[in-house]
Amino acid sequence: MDKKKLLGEIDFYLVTDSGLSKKGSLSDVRNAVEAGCRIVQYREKDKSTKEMVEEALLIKGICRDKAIFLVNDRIDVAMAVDADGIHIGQDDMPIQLARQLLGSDRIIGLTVHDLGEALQAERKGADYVGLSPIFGTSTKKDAGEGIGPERIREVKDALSIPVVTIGGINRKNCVSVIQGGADSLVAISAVVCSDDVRKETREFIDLIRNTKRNR
Ligand code: TZP
Ligand code: MG
Repeated sequence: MDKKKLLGEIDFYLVTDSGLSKKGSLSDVRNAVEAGCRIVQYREKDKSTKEMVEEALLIKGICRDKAIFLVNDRIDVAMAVDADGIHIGQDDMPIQLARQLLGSDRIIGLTVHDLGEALQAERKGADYVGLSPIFGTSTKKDAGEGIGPERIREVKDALSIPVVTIGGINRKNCVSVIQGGADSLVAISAVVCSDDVRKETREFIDLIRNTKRNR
């Protein structure tokens, strides 16, 4: 299974958050993948490395050939469990070094905040960018002010890699994000805080696909 190829087909992107989740990250991943989600990022800030490795292996087992499985920040955990790749931020491991460690087959996503960072990310070998934050959010305390969905287009038009969007996205504003040019979107609280993650994911996927069809 060529996971890099699957990157061209992503729509709803699940990022785990065990602090916000009602039923836990494993349950959220299972439900989201069952609903058709094709990319999962294991983002865990509060667990030990041992716990993370154990949980990451279980998540990898759920994703198998159905969804891309990435680990946030922790390149050691990603390598230990043979994940499909990592997602890193501007202050994490420099992308060229991450690429040296992971090799060319693995996926590296990089968070960017504007067009300049996005162009640099592509030049340095990112496989996709995560443009952040589109709207204000309290899920990530230091995310900063939302840039607005109208700023997506300039990034999308300048890049040939997928543009994922994140930050304050919910079912009411997600159409504006996709119409704005995003290939994919992350909605953490809107999904993991819901009682029915599977149904919520399905509704996001349907909205994203319908909007893409009509844009
Ligand atoms: N990175 C930028 S904003 C954010 C992260 C991890 C949090 C997004 O969470 P929500 O609940 O979808 O606003
Ligand atoms: Mg980070």
